[in-house]
Amino acid sequence: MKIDLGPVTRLEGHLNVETTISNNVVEDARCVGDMFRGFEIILRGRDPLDAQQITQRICGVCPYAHAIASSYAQESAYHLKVPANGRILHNLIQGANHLYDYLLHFYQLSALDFVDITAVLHYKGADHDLVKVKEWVKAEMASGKPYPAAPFLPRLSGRYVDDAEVNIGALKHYLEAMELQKKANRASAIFGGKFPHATAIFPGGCTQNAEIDLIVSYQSLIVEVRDFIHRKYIPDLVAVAGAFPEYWEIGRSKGDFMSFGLLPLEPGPDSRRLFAPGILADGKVAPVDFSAITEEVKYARYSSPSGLHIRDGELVPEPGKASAYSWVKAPRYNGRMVEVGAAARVLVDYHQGNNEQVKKLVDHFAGVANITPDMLNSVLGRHLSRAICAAVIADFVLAECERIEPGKPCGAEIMIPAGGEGYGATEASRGALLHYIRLQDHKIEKYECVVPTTWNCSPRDDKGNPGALESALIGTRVENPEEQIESVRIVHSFDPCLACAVH
Ligand code: NFE
Repeated sequence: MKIDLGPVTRLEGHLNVETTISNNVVEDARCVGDMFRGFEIILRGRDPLDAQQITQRICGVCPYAHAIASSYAQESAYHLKVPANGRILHNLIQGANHLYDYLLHFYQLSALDFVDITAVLHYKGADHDLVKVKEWVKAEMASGKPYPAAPFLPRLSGRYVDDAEVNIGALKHYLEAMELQKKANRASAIFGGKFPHATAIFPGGCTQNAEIDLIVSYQSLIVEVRDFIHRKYIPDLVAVAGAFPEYWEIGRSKGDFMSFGLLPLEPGPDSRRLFAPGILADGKVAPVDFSAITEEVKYARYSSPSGLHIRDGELVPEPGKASAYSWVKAPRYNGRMVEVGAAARVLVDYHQGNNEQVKKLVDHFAGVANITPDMLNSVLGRHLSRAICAAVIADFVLAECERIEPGKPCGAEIMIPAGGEGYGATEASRGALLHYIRLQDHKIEKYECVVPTTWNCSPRDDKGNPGALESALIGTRVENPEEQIESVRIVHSFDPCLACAVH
């Protein structure tokens, strides 16, 4: 039986997942990215300083990650001397954006896969917001509309949390989380400019200076976000995990893990990072080598040659290509499939013992859930990894504020050379993000982006091997093949963003 799950994300749509079900098991899964964009073509021949602006428009959720990756690539191509404050402001902007994104993902994009929203209909308390939601859901359901109470309903059939206190608490925090996301975005905007288009992020730092009053405003917003992470987000996640322990085993991808490392501790591309970079394969971590990355297109709608290194990457669309089923390319590392994202970020760091706080949190929650760290490769593992990242990043950006030297430069002197090239690698919330720039006559000759969801939602590679999400779906047992709440929970745990993936 063939079933399409699309549209399957609550964010940046266009992802379809085609499944083939046999005896209630997902026998095959194909990730289908159904649109073409072409940012790499748009950038050709432009002023290089357009790049960190234009690439932000790849996505309305992770624009800052693109601006930062682009800035790093340009810093390297221009051999910029980045001042300490420049590095810190980049970190403050990007760190706050991660915090926004983790709250968005857990509450708005995933929680309703587990939490029973209809519990609000039996709510007897006096909380003003919850009473309002209860009345609104009741009125919607009585309205005769074809889809009442969206985005809460309709929903897939399956088991949901049955503890009323957990359900009502999560709903309350669903509403509060939107306020906290605003605060995280406001914190980024203090130095970067209004979300989702940060005009102040530049190679080498920021056009906004770091004044004491701005630093204090940033800190006060992040303190509130950090408080929410510890008092509400993590407890809600632990409650959901307690109700669905089988999801520590469901949704395991079958490849390696890769992280480019997040939030440098010193200026420069080789600095140690808060989360360390690396490739985790067979329990061992190796350094990342960008020259090992290729993009395969046998099953993607491009006529350009397959398996090109990103320095030589090409983008020639072929909408009618017979063998293809997606506009997403298939990036591979030394020909191997990798998963990227929060679980990769945490596992790659944990296995190197880079960050003590990461190690402590992983060991603590593994103990609470009675799992081994490698079980972060699962639906719940991806959710827990985001929460761990959130706790670590919130502490880090607050500590970074103390290291700013007000009055000192926050940006570099930029001289664009006639030629040169540079890579810029970071971790967007959804995983490893790489930008590559090459200059000719002071203009962009070539620009390539290799993006987290391109890795995770890739179609088959030239050898026919599935991408990370496809591999995590294949073999999954589903109660109701027509609806497949189990598959949808797996897809959501990767938090796919197709706008980014096709870019
Ligand atoms: Ni459009 Fe993005 C993140 C990037 S995902 S959300 O995070 O880069 O491919």
